[in-house]
Formats: sequence, structure tokens, C-alpha cells
Amino acid sequence: EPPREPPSQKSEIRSEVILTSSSSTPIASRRIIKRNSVPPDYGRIVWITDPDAGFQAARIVDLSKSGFTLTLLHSNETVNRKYEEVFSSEEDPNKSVEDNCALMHLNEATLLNNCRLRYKQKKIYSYVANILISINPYQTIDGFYSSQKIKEYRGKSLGQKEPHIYAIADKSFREMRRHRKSQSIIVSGESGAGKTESQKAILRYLCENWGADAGPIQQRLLETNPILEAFGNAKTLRNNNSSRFGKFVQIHFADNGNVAGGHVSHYLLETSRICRQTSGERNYHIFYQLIAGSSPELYKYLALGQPHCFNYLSKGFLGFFTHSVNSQTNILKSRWSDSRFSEDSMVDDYLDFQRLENALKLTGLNEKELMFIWSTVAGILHLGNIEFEENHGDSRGGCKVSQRSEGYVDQAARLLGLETIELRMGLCARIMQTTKGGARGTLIRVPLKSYEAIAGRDALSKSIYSKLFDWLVSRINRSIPFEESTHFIGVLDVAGFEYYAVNSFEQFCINFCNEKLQNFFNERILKEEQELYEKEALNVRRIEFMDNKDCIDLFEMKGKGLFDLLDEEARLPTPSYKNFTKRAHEENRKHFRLDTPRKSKVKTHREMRDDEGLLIRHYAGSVCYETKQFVEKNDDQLHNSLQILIEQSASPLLVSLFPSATSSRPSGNKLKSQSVGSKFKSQLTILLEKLQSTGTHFVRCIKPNNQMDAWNFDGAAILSQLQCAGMTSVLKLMQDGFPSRTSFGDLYSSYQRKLPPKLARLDPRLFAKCLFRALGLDPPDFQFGVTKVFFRAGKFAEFDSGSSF
Ligand code: AD9
Ligand code: MG
Repeated sequence: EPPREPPSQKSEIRSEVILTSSSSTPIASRRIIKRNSVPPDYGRIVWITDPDAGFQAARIVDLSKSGFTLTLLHSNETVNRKYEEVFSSEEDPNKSVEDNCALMHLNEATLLNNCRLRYKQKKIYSYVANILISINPYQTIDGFYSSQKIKEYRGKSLGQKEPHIYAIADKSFREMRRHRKSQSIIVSGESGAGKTESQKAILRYLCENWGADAGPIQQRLLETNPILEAFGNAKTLRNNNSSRFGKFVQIHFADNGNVAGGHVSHYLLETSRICRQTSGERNYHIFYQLIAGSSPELYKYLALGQPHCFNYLSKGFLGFFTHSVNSQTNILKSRWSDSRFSEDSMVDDYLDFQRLENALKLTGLNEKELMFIWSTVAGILHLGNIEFEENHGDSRGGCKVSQRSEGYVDQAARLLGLETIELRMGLCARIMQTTKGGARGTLIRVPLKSYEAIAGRDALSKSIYSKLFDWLVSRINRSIPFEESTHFIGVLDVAGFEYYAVNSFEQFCINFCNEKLQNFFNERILKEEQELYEKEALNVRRIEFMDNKDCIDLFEMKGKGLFDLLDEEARLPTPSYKNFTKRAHEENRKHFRLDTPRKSKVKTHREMRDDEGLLIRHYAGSVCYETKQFVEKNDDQLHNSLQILIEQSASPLLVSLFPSATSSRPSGNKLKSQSVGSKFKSQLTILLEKLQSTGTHFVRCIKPNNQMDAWNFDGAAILSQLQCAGMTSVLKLMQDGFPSRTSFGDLYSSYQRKLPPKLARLDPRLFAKCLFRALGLDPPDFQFGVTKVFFRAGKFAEFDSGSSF
């Protein structure tokens, strides 16, 4: 490499020209072109940033101090771009590769272009070294996930066959066996990107290959999804089958490599949806399934009606959920005369209900338990229809159940095993304990205002539903025990980084989770990689990456971290979101990651005062959070009176969902237990400890467009997802790195048996050197470290198959 002349940008670039155009420069160093330092050969075709396509091709015509002058290829228009907006392109920009690391110039633009080329050829998968990129096809591809395909991928190393989610599943299985270590596959991406479908494909792959001996457990494992999806998925504007909770599904294996059982951990079920949905969205599938699919007797027993009869189902536009057209019975039509529903939707919900019922039976639920589930779900619907009006007979200004909704109180009480009178009283008044000079006083009944009664009613519904969900997950887990397990493969399916025009506590939690996962990703892929190179004395350039530890601290630090401040606020006599917001800013005044909403440059952010919002600089971009409901959303506990009410239910199953807190009940109005935020925080700590102890594999799912159109590639949106997924920083590392490796000892021992005695006495390192020379391996493709040999991306697979070992 020639010496650089530092002062002017011009000469910096010229020195790069020599570096890249010299034919004697080995590929390895040719790759070490600084990002964005595009050699200015006039006439050369490059990629330039474009707000719609992500990048577009242009030809360099001139360069100045501030950047390039170029002509666009498709329109011949002349444009100017700064240096950092111009990226090298491949010599043949129409040639696609399976592993992006095989690109000569690996940068954001060539990555995006390669994804585009492949997607146009209906190839949804590609790799960046060991990371799988998956772009949602929004269409079933014939035979792409068939049993035949499953057989094809079994036992094949990554890169031997076309990129596929099955290849990742197989790799994790092989590594689990080879290293005798549990593995996890982290699937990420925004809503509708294909995470859940990927998770299901992995589960199917593992069960079909190694599940036959597990008997009914295999089938139960596969049937966990219809159950979880009925209760935890809903139609949203972004995805007709959106998971509204996060999950970590572990598939356990016995010592002989066969499936032994499983375990599901779930995180943060969205509860606001139970009472209210955004226009165009639906409540959880189960509500519609029950209405469409229940037998006439059950329908009558549950006193069901058309969806528009229930407040909890008619707050959003009801929409439809469709994948097949069929004509069902007249019963269905009578249950579904609402014009806002299509006929397809009720057919799907009808069929899904039958599927769900079977899955629940397979899981081992008996008739009584099924009845409990249906009664609880229907009970919630009736609860939602209870309305309140001013009670003029009460001088204390309380409310009472409106005349119209008396019938719903009866039905809700009946289905939830409560006394009608108790339910009515529990909803309209709150029992409080007076305190006199610190001593507990008498119990008094404080009447509630209508809006307070509504809030209590909704809190009760949410609480019952989310506890029902917890119970279902624990019943599923009971049906797939894993006593025989030695190791597991876990698949993580949680919502990716998200930001909307208005962001609340849900986004706050999800984005915190993504910061933690990003940090883990950084650590695994970047930090460990670099540390290893250093330890092994490899000659690889040091790569900088943006560490987000400070952002995580901002959330979870003891004392002044945002979660702790929020919990502290809840303990005040009159908690207020404004006070919380003010304190958050005060306590973290100089924090780089936190700012006032005023500083937001993002136009889509709703205007907010400084004590109404937090601007947080995430690794994937700045997000403005509206803190208005933070305090309420952080607290999912029921008021005393409602807790006591449920404890008195005649349904033992319902009572068991609400463990009695009598012994620890303090004198205040609320049961003090863990808040939503701190529970999530501790769940994440456990999850990350689990991930830390496993071998990891990453799948980055990408949503091709916002219209859910098949094969429509929206370049700008995809580029932004690649950036959010941390792929840009990975690129920088991978283009100079050696992602595959094996120890000399391992390499040697796998050959030892086949070697003539003379050779078998060689020192493993020397042996490897001889072997590589004998095989004629290209020197830039590998490097010898202290204990291991390292391969460039894709080269180990070539060597592995070439030497048939
Ligand atoms: V969310 O965060 O839960 O809202 P996901 O889970 O990322 O989201 P999901 O897997 O549910 O998205 O995929 C959305 C839809 O895309 C599916 O219902 C399918 O219709 C479609 N999809 C996703 N992946 C594939 C695929 N590999 N092949 C065909 C797919 N269709
Ligand atoms: Mg999902």
C-alpha cells in the first residue's frame, strides 16, 4: 500500500485509486477500501443514495472538493453527491451471489442491490456470512418448505446448498451436537417481516428430522402455535396475523439427539387491545373464532351474539382475516350479518376454531378446562358491555350500572362464577381502609365515578385475559415436558425496533428489548470477533462500532434509570406522568441518549412539551415517547376490591389464576407487586443470560413493502430495516474478517484415522499447513492463528466439502 498524503481529500482519494486499480493488489487488501472512498475514475458506475430506491446507479463525470458530479443512468440527469453518499458498485451489477460476503465491494448499496436482484428472481434468502437475511415473499412458494426440502438440507453445512432457513436450523442442530452446547436462533425484524413464519419453519424442520421418537410430544410441540396464535395474535394494519407478545420457544433434545420436549417463555402480551383497537384492527383472534366456530349449544350457553354487539369487538373497524374461500352453513351467516365482515373471514375463524379445539385437546385439556376457557373469553365480552350512569340517589356522587346493561352483569357474573350483586358492587365502588396515625382503621366503601368504574372494568378484563394467557402457556409447557433433555435449541421471536407517529410505553419496552438484543448481537458478532482476532494474532484491521451500553443504562440503571424512576413515581401518593418526565430529564441531564421532545428533528413526531415526552437516541434512530400513560401502563395490578371479588369466584380455575395476596396486602389501595416494566426488565435479564450461555445464530427478517404486496421491493424501506438490524456494522466487520474457523486439533483429529502412520505423527498446525498446500487453497482465503485456522466467509464450506471430511 503506498504512503498516504493526508492533507486534502483529493489526494486521499487518489491514493485509494492506486490501491484499488493495481492489479497486483491481492483481493484481500483490495477489499479493504474504506467505505465511501470511491475511486473517482471518470465514467465509472457507482451507487448513490436515493430517497425512494435506497440507491440508484450513476456514472461519475467530475469531482470537486465537496463531492462528485454524476449522471443518473436511468434519466441522464446530472446530480451532485457528497463523498459519503456514493458507494462502489460491483463490476457486473446484475450478478447476484448467495452470500453477500462473496461480493467484491461489500457495502450498504451492494448488499441492497444483491437482495433486490435475488428477490426479483424469487429468492428470498441470502447470507451475510453466517447471518440469514429473509425477505417476506407474501406468497406461498411451491415446495419451498416441503418435506423433500427438509431432507435436502439435513446434515449440510451452510453454503453447500442455496440459502434457506432450514440451513440455519440444521447448522444449530449440528453445532449443538458437535459442541455439546445449547443453541439459540434469534429472529428479528419489524411487524410483518416473517419472524413467526420463520420460527414455525425451524420448529417443523427440527421436529420432522428428529422428532419421530418423541411420540405425542412432537405433535403437541407443533400444535403450540395454533393455540398461542388464537390468544396472542390479531389482525393489525401491518400484519393480518400479528403476534402481540414475544416468545422464546425451546426445543429440547435428549442425549441421543432426538427431540425430548419443549418449553415456551412469553413476554409482554399487549393488553390494551382487549378493550380497544385502532381503527382497521381487530381484537385477538379467539373472540371471533369463538363466535364463528362454537356449536349452537355452546353459542347459546355463552350468550354470544354478532361481533358488533360487543363493545370490545366494535371499537375498531372489524376488518377481515382471510386466506381461503369456502361456503359454510347458514348458522354462520346468521352469526355474521355485519356488512363490515366478509364471508371469508367467518369461514377462516370457523375453521380456526375447530383447529384450536383439537390442539387444546391434544395438549391434554379436558372438557371442563375447555369450558373454563370459553366461559372466560365470553365473560370478558359481556363484561365489556357493562356501562355505567350517574347514581342520582347517591349523595356521594357515585355511579351505578346502567339499566340497559343489567343483563350483561348477569351473564358476566354467571360465566365468571361470581355473584351478580358482588360484581355490580365491585365495579361501582372501591373498598378502602382508613388510616389513623399510621394504624389501620375501618374498611369503607367509596363509590366510584363512571369513568373510574369503566377503568376498573377494563382493568379487570385485561387482567383476566392476560392471566388466562399465562395459564394456557403453562398448560402447554406441562404437556411438552423435557426431563430427558440434555440440550436445547431456542428460537426467539420478539417484535423488532419500532417507532410510530405516537410512541407509548409499549414501544418504550420493545425498543429497550431491542437495545439489549442489539448489544448482544454487537457483542457476539463484533466484539468477540475482534477480540478473537487479536488473541489469535490475526492481521485484521480494527473495526469501530457504536456501543449502545449507555442507552441500556439509561433504561435500567439503579436509581436514576427510567424504569426505576417510573416505579418510584408509582409509589408517590399522587403519581403523575409529568412529574416522572421532569425527573427523568433532571436526573439524566447530560445523558447523550436522552433529550427533550423539543430537540426532535423528526417531522412525524407529534408536538410535545418537555414534561410530556422523552426523546431517546436509539442505536437505530431517535424516537420520541409520549409519556402520558406511562404510569398507568406500568401498573397492571387490580384494585383491592376487584382482586377480592375474583378470589370469591365459584370457578376454582379462575381463582387459581389470581394467587391470593391477602397475607401481603398493605393498607393502601393497591397491592404492591412488581410493575410491568420491572417484570419485563427481569425477564429480559434471564433471557439474556440464557442466550449468553448458548451458541447463537441470527435471522434478520425484512418486510419488502408496507402494502403487503407479493414481490414488490421497496428499496428505501428495506435499506432502513437493514440498518436497524445492525447489518451495516456487521458488513464493515465481515468484509475484512474471517467468519469461519476451526481449531488445529479438531481439524487434525477428524483426519487422523484416515492418515498413514507417518503423517499422523505430525503436529496439528503443521499438518493443517501441509493439507492446505496439498489442496491448493488460495492464501487470501485463510489465515493461521495461534490455535485455529480462519477462513474467509464461505471458504470453510468449500474446503469442508472439497476435502470430504
Ligand atoms: V409481527 O411482529 O408478529 O406483527 P412477523 O411475525 O414478523 O410479524 P409473520 O411471520 O406473521 O410476521 O408474517 C406475516 C405474513 O407474511 C404471514 O402471515 C404470511 O402471510 C407472510 N409470510 C411471512 N413469511 C413468509 C414465507 N416465508 N413464505 C410465505 C410468508 N409467506
Ligand atoms: Mg409474529
